[in-house]
Amino acid sequence: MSELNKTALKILSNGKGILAADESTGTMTKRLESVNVESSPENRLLFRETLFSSEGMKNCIGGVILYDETIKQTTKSKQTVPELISSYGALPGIKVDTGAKVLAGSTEEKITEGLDGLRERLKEYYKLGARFTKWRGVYNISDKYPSKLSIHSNAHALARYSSIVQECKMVPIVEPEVLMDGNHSAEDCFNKTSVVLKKCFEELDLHNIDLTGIILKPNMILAGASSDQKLSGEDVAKLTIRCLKENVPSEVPGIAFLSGGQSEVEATENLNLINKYNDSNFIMTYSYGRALQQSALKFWSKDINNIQDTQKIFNHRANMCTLAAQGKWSAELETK
Ligand code: 5MM
Repeated sequence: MSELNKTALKILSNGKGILAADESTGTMTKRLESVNVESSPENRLLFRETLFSSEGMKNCIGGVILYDETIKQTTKSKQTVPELISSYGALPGIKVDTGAKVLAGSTEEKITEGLDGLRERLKEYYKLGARFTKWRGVYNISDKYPSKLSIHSNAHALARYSSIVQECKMVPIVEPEVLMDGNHSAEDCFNKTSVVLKKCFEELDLHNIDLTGIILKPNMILAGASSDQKLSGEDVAKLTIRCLKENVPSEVPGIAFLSGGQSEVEATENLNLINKYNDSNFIMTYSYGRALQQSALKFWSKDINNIQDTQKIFNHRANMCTLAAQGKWSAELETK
């Protein structure tokens, strides 16, 4: 078993999942301002430190994805953020892309940037404690999108990123996110996600990536957010599993879904059903941002010094997601 494979399994095994706390300052500012909290470096740290020092970290969270600002911050107890996360038994990770920018040649689409100087930044992040990384490519669905150009260029960037990350002895999270925006059907999402995944693995292969040492972070197969199509959780689970079995090589140890705008309970219920029906060898768990943080953030914003009660809310969400990652969640547990 390679070291990278061990790292990936340490993050994903036993129902553990990933806390995606890697919002760039722009995104975090939107999140904080939506609940009327000033977006200062101190407040961004206070909220994140509150989550990272919750009891729920111990049994539920295998890895935390950080943003450049956070990985360099020091907590109240004078530990660095990576030290705090490690003391709760989780691995620190880091988002290394520099964001999705306009794709020249198809200007309504995006290409993720950040390859220049990546090797040097990775060496610094490794010294700061990071053991895994994240890069997100984004794809829109419409009658003409995602274009071949976006599918090809984002897959190429994800593979170039992955090879430099593995060279630096860290596990790359490969995140090709087919967005939920639009009125497309679940079948459309299935077909377009299939093409995107197929191309990503073609490029990963070309770049000699050790597939046992990556984590895939995909979207679930859902109908577009403004579509009228009513899909049951069972349909979501079955379509998602089929899409992954058909397009992801079996060497990949695990899949950690993004929540992509689903509500907290919806993302939990769908993950639970995916695990109930999972007949593949992939570990199927979560790498949620909004679906782990939303309620905690809302509560915390009312009194940013009420650490304990905010942590209770986060602990509950983390426990629910970890039960779902084992197919043991039920709706009644949400209210207990
Ligand atoms: C945590 O949010 C990340 C977005 O960061 P940017 O500020 O660069 O947009 C995002 O990549 C996130 O890690 C994944 O999309 C998963 O988050 P959700 O909220 O979709 O579960």
